[in-house]
Amino acid sequence: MTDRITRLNTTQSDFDSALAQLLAWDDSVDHQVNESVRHILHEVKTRGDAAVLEFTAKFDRLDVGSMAELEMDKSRLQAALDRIPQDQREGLEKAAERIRDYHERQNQQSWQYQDEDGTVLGQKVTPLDRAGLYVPGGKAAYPSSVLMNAIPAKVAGVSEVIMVVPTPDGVVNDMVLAAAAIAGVDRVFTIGGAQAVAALAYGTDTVPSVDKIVGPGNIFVATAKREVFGVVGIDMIAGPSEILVICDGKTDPDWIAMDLFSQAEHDEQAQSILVSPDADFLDAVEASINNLLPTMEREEIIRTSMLGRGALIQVADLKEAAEVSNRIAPEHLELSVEDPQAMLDDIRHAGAIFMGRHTAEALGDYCAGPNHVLPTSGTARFSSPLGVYDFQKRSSLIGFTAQGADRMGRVASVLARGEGLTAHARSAEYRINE
Ligand code: HSO
Ligand code: ZN
Repeated sequence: MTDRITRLNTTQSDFDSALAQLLAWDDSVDHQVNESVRHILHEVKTRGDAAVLEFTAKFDRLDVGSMAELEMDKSRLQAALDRIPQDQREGLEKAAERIRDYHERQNQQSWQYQDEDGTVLGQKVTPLDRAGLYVPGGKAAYPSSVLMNAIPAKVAGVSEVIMVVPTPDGVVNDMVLAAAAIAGVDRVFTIGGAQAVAALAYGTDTVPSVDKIVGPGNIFVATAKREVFGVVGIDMIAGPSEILVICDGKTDPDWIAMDLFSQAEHDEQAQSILVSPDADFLDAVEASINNLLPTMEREEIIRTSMLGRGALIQVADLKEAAEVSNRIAPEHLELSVEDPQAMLDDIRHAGAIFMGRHTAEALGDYCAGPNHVLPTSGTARFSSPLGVYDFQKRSSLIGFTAQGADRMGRVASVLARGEGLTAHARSAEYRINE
């Protein structure tokens, strides 16, 4: 690793390959992990609760006699809510209120219309019956993620949200439980890893099977989610956090450096990139990075991330900045410019767009209102933030009148005979008049 942050310029002849190298991300599958996840899934699928108890004793050193002891009832969630400091409680409540307000606007409506024959056509929206929410344990446990995953599910109308959270050595995170209480999570099991994903996917005597599993997790959880996809739905497999800042050079360099740090501190593999047409400004931000780094609690994680995967990219103008950003399709995009609205038309791919100098991405992580579960690793080219729509599905509605059945029956009959499917043809023809 070098000791200076990577500097690129779109004028350099090898810019394309340098950018590709910067974005390269090793997501190769680990066969050892695959093997052990498959084993765990098989055991839980065939032996249910007994296997979950064994794996929980082995991996979390939590040895209990029955699954009932691994369920936290609502009174324990409420107790955690009562126990946390007042400012944390108020923060969670305020964030929850804003996340709820925002997501309520995403609710989809069922609709119907009639064609000229009086035939009814439409779409009926139905929430999932049950959703499973995976919450990582230990230092990766984010109460904000509990809100971001559970609230959209509840707004969508999901009847039962089942949360799983590992508690290695029996250590529980009060703020996570408090967030679950605020978000209206229905049941909580203190289990984790591939065994928890398996329990949610296949169901056991104690843990009900769910229709979709959402939430982040380590490599074992991600691999297990991939494996059970098809039995249940899954949200996405999130990569390391990313931020791309486009700045016109007129924001305080310290602000920008800290915005870059805010995602870098998540993970050594996180990616923070600044794009600007102003070379002096890139220098100023580099100086801020060097000044501020020693003051950071997570200094080493940030340093590794910034030096390993971070970059300062010089472009000709803001138009070109938008082009570079579209090629990267970042999870978070900050438009730290005078007129962010004017840039919006040029931005095509980003999980969330933070507009203007006062909009720190960190606010979006907690309490702006939109979801912080966002597409990473360039997947914003084809996918969207987690939302209410991820917890709802659509059924098509079709209701022919006699007249419609006659007219469309003729069309269907011709097409069915063309496909050699006589039963289809005759089924339609029965309903043709004369
Ligand atoms: N930035 C993360 C979400 C998060 N940040 C949780 C703080 N807590 C998603 O990329
Ligand atoms: Zn974050």
